[in-house]
Amino acid sequence: EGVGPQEYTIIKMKLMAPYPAKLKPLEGKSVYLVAATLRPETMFGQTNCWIHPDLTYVATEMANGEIFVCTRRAARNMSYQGFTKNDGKVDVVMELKGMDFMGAALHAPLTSFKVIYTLPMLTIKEDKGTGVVTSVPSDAPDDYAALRDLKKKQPFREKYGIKDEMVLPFEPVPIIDIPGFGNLSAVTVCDELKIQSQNDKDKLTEAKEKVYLKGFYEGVMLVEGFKGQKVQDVKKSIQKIMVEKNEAAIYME
Ligand code: A2H
Repeated sequence: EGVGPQEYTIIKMKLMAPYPAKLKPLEGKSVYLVAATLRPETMFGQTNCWIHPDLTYVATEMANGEIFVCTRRAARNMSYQGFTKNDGKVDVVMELKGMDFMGAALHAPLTSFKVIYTLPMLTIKEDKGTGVVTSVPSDAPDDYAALRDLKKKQPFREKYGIKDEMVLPFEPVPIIDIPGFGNLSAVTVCDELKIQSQNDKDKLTEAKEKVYLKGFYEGVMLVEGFKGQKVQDVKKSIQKIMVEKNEAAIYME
């Protein structure tokens, strides 16, 4: 993408017991799916976590004993950014496919939902971020389109072993108002452009161009504690709140 390195916020989504079968040996340890986001201020609106069913992930041990689940590529990058005991050394505990933890229950920071689930997104790129994406369908057109695909298509849920209760109760949450797009900007723009599915690549690119810059410069927070403040003024402080609670970390690539 751009020239220099990009700063992401790593959002730590805690795996809840009982762990999926393949991860049972790790029960008792703190295991986090780690999602890379550019929008820490939207974490109030998380409804689920996206993973790619066929992608290879690794569970690796961090310096503090926590286990992070992400792509091997991201784990290697983290090992050069002070996350691991030894610089440049990745301690792989096990290798996993996305399907091994599809439908897993998670606890994520700031969202109003007590539990959210890992769900399949087929457009996740292996070579960006951590391969784990947090889903904010109110403000991210990709997330809204993918969540709607799962809601509309029972066979799609069934194919990946997703139960109705992991998807159907989760609706986009109004967290940011963008003048001209209202308080669910991703929903508005997906409707306006008549986006049919997560595979509507060109239209989704157009949707993102329409809302992102405007959201950054003109978006106003709606959530308790930040009501009326501009997105660009709270982004850093919301990131800091999560980092200080050990619910997030800064990651560059
Ligand atoms: B963002 P950039 Cl609310 N594959 O987080 C596909 N998409 C990925 C990814 C991967 N491997 N890793 C991260 N992403 C998504 C929140 C969000 C994001 C909102 C609005 C816009 C937005 C909630 N999803 O991204 O190409 C993640 O989604 C705008 C592009 O590095 C991450 O931030 O610029 C963003 O893409 C990083 O994309």
